[in-house]
Amino acid sequence: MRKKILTLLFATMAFSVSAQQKPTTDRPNVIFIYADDLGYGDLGSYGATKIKTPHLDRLAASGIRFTNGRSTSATCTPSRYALITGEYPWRRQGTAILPGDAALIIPTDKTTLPKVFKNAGYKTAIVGKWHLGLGTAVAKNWNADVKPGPNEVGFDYSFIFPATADRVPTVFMENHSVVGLDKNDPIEVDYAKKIGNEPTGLENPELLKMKSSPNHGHNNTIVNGIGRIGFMTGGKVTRWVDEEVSTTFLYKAQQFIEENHPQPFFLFFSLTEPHVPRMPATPFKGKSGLGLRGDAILQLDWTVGEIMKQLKYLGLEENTMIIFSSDNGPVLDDGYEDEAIAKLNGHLPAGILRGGKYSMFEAGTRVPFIVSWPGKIKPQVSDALVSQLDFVASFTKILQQIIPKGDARDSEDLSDAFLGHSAKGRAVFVVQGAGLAIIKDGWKYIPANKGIAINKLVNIETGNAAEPQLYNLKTDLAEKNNLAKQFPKKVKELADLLTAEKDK
Ligand code: NG6
Ligand code: CA
Repeated sequence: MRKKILTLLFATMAFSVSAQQKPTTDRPNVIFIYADDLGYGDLGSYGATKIKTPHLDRLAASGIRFTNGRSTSATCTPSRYALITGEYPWRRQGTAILPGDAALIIPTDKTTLPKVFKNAGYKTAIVGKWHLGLGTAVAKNWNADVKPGPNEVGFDYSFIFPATADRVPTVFMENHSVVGLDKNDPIEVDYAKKIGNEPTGLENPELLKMKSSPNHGHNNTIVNGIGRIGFMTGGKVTRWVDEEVSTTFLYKAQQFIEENHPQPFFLFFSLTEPHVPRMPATPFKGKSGLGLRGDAILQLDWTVGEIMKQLKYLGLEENTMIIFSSDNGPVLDDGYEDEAIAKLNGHLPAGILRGGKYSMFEAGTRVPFIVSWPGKIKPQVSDALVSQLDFVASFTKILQQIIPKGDARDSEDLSDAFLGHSAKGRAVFVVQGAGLAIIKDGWKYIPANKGIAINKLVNIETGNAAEPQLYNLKTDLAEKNNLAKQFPKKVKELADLLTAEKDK
């Protein structure tokens, strides 16, 4: 009898130890999940009703749901530049959307977000989309080691694709080399002229499984039945299959977590959804009823759920901070005829916001922004103005590191806002879309300029206008009432402030 009780007791103890969460410390694991082109209105937790995102909604409900969280820019490369360096991208030439063969644009001798973690003893990794250039020049040999890249910027481990899903080379890279290189079929890439003799979308549209939209120009080399931007030859067996891209990234991310979790880790999990070409895994195709863009969002949501499930299984849930956001706002037709518009069914990717990807209006940079750390952060909604630009300084503070003078110069320590201790965010923020705009204390000013008012290719308002624009975001989030004429002093104040920010 006694033996039986003891056995039972040991069994119970063993169970409670394995099911026990590792204690919460001040050095949580951090997973930053970055969606690509996800809009402010694309998640249930941000008001979507036509699409279901239960995993991300659960994440939002478990932590801080920011209503005024931002990327710095309305496109990918500059937002990512700011995220990694803590510097406004417009301070530096060459930070606009990069071709797939661009050289690395992140300085390797300066503070970066992954280096902040690395210096604090974390294991660091990026899995997913990169789009910040590789190597020292455009001309490079893709069949040998390509560097510098993510590893030189501070990631101990990297598993990426070089640019975007619609740009060649359509290959994965693990650390410095292309995965699955075939010596007998070397890869070559060119953005200036056609190389090799493979079919292109322009010459052989009958080979496409998804047509390119007219005038967008996604009609160079065809890979997996999809016309790409840029020309590529070779590497036939090396190329990815679009339907497998996301699950491949998930697998690699989970492998990194599995292998590194005994020590603190920082994982930048940089997903491609719902960027074009939208080609989700088979189980998600047709599931949203909103076409492939909706299906891609379902896959994104599921992927986040899988990561959450793994953390729970490993007992890491309490002591892992998951941050979720998007690199810019939404776009429907960004280059392919995938029925994103036809099947919208009343869904509002930008919610009530004006504009979208490429725009200075709110939908360009105000994006879903969630910070969850179950062991430390209480569920709440925060209206603090926070940006991805601020992670460098904030994690420097949280991890008690030091930033050398001059590095990460635009990054602000908003650790109190990110940890849910304060509702105070930035006072001033410069927004980059077609041009620059500035926000201060809820007022937004867009300088007069001669640029086009509507980006016709994607049918999105750029924010450009011949007259200065002033909006009170506190009462007019949809930027409907231009108050510039009514408040000339405010206009002058913000115009001067923008000039001062630029000259800083
Ligand atoms: C644009 C592409 C668009 C997309 C974007 C990058 C054209 C006409 N459009 O230049 O399809 O690839 O670049 O998106 O080429 S981002 O989210 O990575 O910034
Ligand atoms: Ca993007």
